[in-house]
Amino acid sequence: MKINKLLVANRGEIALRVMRTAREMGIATVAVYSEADRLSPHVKYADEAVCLGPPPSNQSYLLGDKIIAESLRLGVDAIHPGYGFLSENAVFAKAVTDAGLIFVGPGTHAIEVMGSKLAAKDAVKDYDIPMVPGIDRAVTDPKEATEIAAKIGFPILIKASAGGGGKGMRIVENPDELEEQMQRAVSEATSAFGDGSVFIEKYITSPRHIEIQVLADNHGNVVHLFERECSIQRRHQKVVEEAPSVILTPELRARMGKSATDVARACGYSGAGTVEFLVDANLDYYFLEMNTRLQVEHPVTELITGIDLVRQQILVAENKPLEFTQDDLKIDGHALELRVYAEDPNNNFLPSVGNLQTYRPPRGHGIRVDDGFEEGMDIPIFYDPMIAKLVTYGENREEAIRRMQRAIHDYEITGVATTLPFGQFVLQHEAFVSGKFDTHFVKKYFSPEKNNGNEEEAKVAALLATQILNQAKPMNTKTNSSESKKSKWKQRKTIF
Ligand code: MV4
Repeated sequence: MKINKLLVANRGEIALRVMRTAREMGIATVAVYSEADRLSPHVKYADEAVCLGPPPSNQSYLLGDKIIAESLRLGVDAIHPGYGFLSENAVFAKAVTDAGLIFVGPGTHAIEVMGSKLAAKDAVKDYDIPMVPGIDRAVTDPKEATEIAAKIGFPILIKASAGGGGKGMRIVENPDELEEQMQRAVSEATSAFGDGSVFIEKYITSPRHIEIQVLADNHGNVVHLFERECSIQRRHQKVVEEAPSVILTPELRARMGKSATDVARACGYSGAGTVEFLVDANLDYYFLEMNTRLQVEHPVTELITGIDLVRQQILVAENKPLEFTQDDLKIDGHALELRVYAEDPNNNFLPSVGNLQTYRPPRGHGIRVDDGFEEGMDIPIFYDPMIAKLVTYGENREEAIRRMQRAIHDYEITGVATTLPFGQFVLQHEAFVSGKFDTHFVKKYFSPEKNNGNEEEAKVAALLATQILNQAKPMNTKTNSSESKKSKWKQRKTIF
């Protein structure tokens, strides 16, 4: 089942990311592109490239049948879908395998089950996985909903079974609003997903969003690669991710890791996947859903574990076993990722498409930039406006934060507005630096005025953050014994 030629059904940074590992594994690569991406680095990097059609995704990157036909024509063995586009489309995954090609990802069954929140809840019910208090079937009758809500206790959250990224979610604070909100949720879900099924959960008011990376092979091995803290987000779009999370103890990490691998087992998972949890102020955690793809923020996990996740995806797709066991895995150091978008933080994060007049990413020890653009290129309006993922690594969180602050400072982009200043705001904020934040961080603290340095509160927060950083004891350094002096100089595993 050796893969000799891989088509990457994606664009930009993730297409490049996948092709780099393929090259290291001696696998030939085929890029696909739209007319807007003709000159993109991912097209130049690939051994071969195929134009799929005009810029809009539904005339190019979403043309599954055309991608499969081109794969067959070019003697491709396997298709890697990246994230977004066709990556969690069970119909596409099945069509790929039906064509005799390898889909680098889980089987159709796992994609289907995890594509439905209600099916996912049902699949894991025989395992001892903590779930948010609520109902595990679709409700349509407002009377029934009122009874359920009374039992759960307000506030409650109405969720669409087919929903994702916060779409079709409604918070209900009291019984009077329930009927109206339910009708809205059902009609929203029907028009957005063609499936009006909704269910009810207790609303966890100030959670942290923590996800666990898992890997499973086709020989019964399932491991987890620890957590990523993803609470810093804006309107369900992640802004900063990090690994490990400051709030997890080794004991909680082990329990969540076990739950995550159980979720993978429950759906017969294969390949790389991510299990999402909410963690409340009491450090109780709840399974939310599983993402059956390689995630945008996978690099932070790669940096703290030293594992190339794309390599493992490809090995699993070749039916080979994982190259390590759970006991081989440990967390080494700390990693942060900032998503750099062509959006204007001073103008309600409106996409700022245009020409990358200057584009100079930061360099140096502990910095990884996964990007898909070059200086002089236009950023197309047709796709996600992410320019790059800026990732920093340090021996501990303080070092990773300082390095990120430096890297943001060094990043030179002109021609488009970017979220780099917004990133600096987050990285300098006392709540972020101290680790005391939840999913409401951006809503709670950010406004453009605060980011422009003319607001006293922001200055105070930044000053506090600097003080915390300056007082911080390096977490990984022993404080007494001669070993601490030695360890300062000892050769560390090379990560970069
Ligand atoms: C929740 C929740 C609170 N309570 N479920 C948002 C996206 C979807 N994956 C699940 N989401 C949430 N589900 C219960 N029962 C709060 C959120 C939520 C959220 C979750 C993760 C990251 C950011 C978020 C922002 C707002 C709401």
